[in-house]
Amino acid sequence: MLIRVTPRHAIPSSEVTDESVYRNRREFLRQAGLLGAAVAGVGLPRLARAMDGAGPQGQGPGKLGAVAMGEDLRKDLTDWGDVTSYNNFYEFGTAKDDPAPNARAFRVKPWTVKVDGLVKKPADYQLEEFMKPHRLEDRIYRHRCVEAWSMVIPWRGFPMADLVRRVEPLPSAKYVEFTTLMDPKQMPGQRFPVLDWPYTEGLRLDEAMHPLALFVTGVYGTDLPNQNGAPLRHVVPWKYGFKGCKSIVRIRFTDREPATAWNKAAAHEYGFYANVNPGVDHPRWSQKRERIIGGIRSKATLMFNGYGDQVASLYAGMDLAKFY
Ligand SMILES: Nc1nc2c(c(=O)[nH]1)N[C@H]1C(S)=C(S)[C@@H](COP(=O)(O)O)O[C@H]1N2
Ligand SMILES: [Mo]
Repeated sequence: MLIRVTPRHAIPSSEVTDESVYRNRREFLRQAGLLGAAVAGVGLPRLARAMDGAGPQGQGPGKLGAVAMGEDLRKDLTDWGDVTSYNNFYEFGTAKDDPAPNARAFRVKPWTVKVDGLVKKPADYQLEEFMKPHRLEDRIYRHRCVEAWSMVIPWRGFPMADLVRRVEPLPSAKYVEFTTLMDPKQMPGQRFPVLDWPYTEGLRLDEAMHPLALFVTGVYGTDLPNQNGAPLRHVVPWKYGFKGCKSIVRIRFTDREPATAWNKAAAHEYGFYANVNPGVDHPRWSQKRERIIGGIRSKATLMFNGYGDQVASLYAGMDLAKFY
């Protein structure tokens, strides 16, 4: 997406070709003590790198049985190796192959999730209590990054609406804000002003209540690898990937549109809505087509990432070029 080298100076980094980005990344790795590991990875063949990204403790995929939604996408599933080694998780580095090795030692137990703001039942949950009432299901979703690449991923999670009902938002609540853990000791990327840490994202309450919106704890029938946002993230499949906040520690209900990390970094590039829309280009990446990760051909991007039948009514009457 982009790196802020010095505050207020943003430069592109999608495929990390720009010389200053390259130098910035080396500096990042050097200071984080990670350069040796990263350099060792450069130039390794694809297969070796996929294995390197196999996840913590050599984790591999579980068994994917019946899926509750998205069975038609099963034939298009992105390989486990790509799902777990080609990641955006800037807390662990800005290159796609940084998060898998750099998040290996990340501790996700114990984990606390705060629910606060305009709700009847605010709480500090241990993750186990947070999860307890909810039934997990596997759903295969399209995953579209604003950098114009895409995957098809079998998430494991539960509808966000179930949690929203459980904590009982007040009538004044109109939005939900999500916050990623802030822990520069464990998350070396947070030692650099790439984004205004901690990462935050937000949804309108009706978006959060939509049956497609999920809290996710697993992928491919197993627990989330750290680089994919363990132990808890959210996924909103009709929006660009950056709307899905990883490693969530706080869920806050509010009456005002939450500030989001990417919007703060570059407001003209990353709006609050971030609905997948082939008709509205990002200043640096056309949104008309998408590169399929692990695939040979690209494909045309669909409005709302192909979920228009289900979500278009949320935006009836809105100018989606203005509310991008
Ligand atoms: N905390 C946090 N969440 C994040 C990001 C990040 O850098 N930090 N990157 C976002 C982007 S741009 C994308 S495309 C998805 C990538 O999720 P994946 O690595 O599981 O494919 O995570 C999103 N959530
Ligand atoms: Mo993304």
